[in-house]
Amino acid sequence: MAEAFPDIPKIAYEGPKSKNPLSFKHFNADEVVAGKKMRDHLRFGVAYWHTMRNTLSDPFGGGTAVRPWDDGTNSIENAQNRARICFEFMEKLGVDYYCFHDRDVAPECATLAESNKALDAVADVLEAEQQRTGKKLLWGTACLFAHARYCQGAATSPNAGVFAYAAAQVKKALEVTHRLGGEGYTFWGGREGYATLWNTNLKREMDHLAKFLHMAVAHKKAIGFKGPFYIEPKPREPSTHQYDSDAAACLNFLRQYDLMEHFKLNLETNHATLAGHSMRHEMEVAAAAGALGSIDANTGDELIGWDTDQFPTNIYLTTQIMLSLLNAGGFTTGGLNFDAKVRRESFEPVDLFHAHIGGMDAFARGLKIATAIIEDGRLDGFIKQRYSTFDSGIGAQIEKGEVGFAELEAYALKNGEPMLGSGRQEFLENLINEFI
Ligand code: XUL
Ligand code: CO
Repeated sequence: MAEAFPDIPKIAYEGPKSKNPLSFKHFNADEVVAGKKMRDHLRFGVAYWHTMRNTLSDPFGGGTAVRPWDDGTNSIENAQNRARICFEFMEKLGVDYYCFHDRDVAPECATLAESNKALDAVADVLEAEQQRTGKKLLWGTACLFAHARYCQGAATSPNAGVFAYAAAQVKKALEVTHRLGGEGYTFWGGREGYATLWNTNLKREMDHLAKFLHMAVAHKKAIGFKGPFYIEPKPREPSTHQYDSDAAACLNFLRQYDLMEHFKLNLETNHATLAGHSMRHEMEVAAAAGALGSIDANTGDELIGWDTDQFPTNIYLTTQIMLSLLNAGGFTTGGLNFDAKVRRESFEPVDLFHAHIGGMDAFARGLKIATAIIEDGRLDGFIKQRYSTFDSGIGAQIEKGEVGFAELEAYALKNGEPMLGSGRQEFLENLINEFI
């Protein structure tokens, strides 16, 4: 097989002074930061759907991507060839993981049985390539949103036949993920919501979604898949409202339907901003519930109101993400999956390298900066001090549940007006900028 990127060498760490665009300035895979190799903190993943399959079309025009290795057909041979090229890409880039949907790696055929066969045929190649290169599957998923049958939802479709088809697809995708040693499995319900409430029984749809996820848990146990399930929040697009709209809504749903122990969250930056939150907010909400699982690393555009899935290059953003992640104890099975696509104007194969290198370097810097902030201790010290009235006396009694309203009334009557300290937001913002 001819190489897909013959002119591109293996990307090496050359340090911050390098002027070579095809080198890392900050990501040095085996360098130890905060007690762990950078590659083990960051656990980067390539998103197959964007990097291998996105043609860079938009609602106003067709694809622009030049991908000389792809013959543009839906043949199994083309899909297998693409899979090999994905591994060539990962090897040159030095990314350890990848993620896929069933229908990115293999074609959807005329029948479910044929689609399953095609998926097996591509999984043969993925498995061989994983063995050859040591690259691993971060998570797999099923595409329950592209095909016309899912236009009214998959697990939340009003049609039971569609529910069954979706279940069959997840069953197979889960089995293939398990076969490939996937470390997790993701559910993103792009069509699990509604376009209008005039035709929607919201309660029934949410009950169905919960049933579907319980069936997935049962099947996971049946086949012995040990990795976590992730739910990926997103408020809308393509649906008008998605039931998994943000971290808090997902957690509420999981608790209501007794699914908490089986699921963590896969948080995506651009989805957070579409929900009207910062990524850090979503991460803190998930971490507080012990449900921070994995990250789809990308970013949106402040001036465009949809999911632009851009590569993350903003150091302030990556610092915040890494700070929340380190404070939550880091990844176990999760990673930083680049759910991001190059711009429509960046159509050459080399742009895929620039994009990933930029994202990896931005997160490497975020990791180093967040580590420095933690080691410095002033930020953490300030927050500890801010809550210190709860460390002893009446505050400690509140936290321990030793007092009620009557005791607190007596305390307030006796002690009068409490003394407040400043929140010092500007001081802290300046402090953070010392490190960036
Ligand atoms: C869509 C999205 C998906 C999920 C996987 O916005 O993020 O690609 O990550 O289905
Ligand atoms: Co995503």
